Amino acid sequence: MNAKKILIIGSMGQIGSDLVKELRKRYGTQNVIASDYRTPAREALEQWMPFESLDITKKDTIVGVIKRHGINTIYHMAAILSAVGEQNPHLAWEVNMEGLYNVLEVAREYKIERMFFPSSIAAFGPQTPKDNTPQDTILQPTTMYGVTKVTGELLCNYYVERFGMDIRGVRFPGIISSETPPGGGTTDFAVAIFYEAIRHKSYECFVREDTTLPMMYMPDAIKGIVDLMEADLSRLKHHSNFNLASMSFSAKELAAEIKKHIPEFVCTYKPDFRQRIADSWPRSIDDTVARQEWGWKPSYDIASMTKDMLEKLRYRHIHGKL
Ligand code: AKB
Repeated sequence: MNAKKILIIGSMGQIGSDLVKELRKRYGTQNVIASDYRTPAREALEQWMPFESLDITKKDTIVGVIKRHGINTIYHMAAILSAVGEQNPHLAWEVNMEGLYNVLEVAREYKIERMFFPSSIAAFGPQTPKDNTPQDTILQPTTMYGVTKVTGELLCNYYVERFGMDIRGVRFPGIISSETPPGGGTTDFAVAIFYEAIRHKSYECFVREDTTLPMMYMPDAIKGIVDLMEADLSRLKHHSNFNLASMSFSAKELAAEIKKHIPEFVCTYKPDFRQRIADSWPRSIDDTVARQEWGWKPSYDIASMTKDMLEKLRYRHIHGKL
């Protein structure tokens, strides 16, 4: 592979913003072009540079960036998540499917050497085995987001088989992080609960207390992306759809873990439309295949993740940045 010239699409999102930092550390700031459909605020622009405004629903804008920077590696992180996708299924299809198709076509035409595309536990549905969900199993999601993720996995695998491209991806669980809050997902409660615990010592959770979902702390998510993208291609039998697991817990168990650090913390539960989405997803995931094919191994559990999240958010709160 040539020296890396990387484009990150969706850089200002929850995962994208942490990924930009990590890849710039590894490959050099000038070799990692951040991009998003949003433009950073003027005072923050400097820290994002090199930055490009990019709308994935307009193929020409992707072509322009690829040509201008001689891009050979793409991380395509832009997506409409599950909750917003249910409120606006048309938008989810347009961004997640037409956007992905444009990115794949440009990647094919401009001979991109390697590409990352995140799938999600949303690819599974109510018929999927709920516990220790296997790698190869029933994929019949009941959300538009899930439909676009299954289709995205299939489309990426098609480009691998049909055009010999190198496209890699994982099915992410809910991601918990302290830098950029998620937007529009069902697992967002597992991030919001930390912010509200620090700010107000209380949180009204939008899923039932017994709602158990697979989750992952951001440092593990970033490690997963980096490790998969660095893995030897000849070892990979799967490509765009690796199951990835780290921890699973119920909303009540998370609240109890936070209470160990903030004894006054109170969590109440008022399920809304996102409950149905959460109920359609697995409780826990079997990631044996990722462990075997490229050595996946997460570091954080609920206790170490909670401690680290609260330390980071407390620090920002004290410095008036939360
Ligand atoms: C969502 O909740 O929509 C996402 C996901 C699990 O992919 N966080």
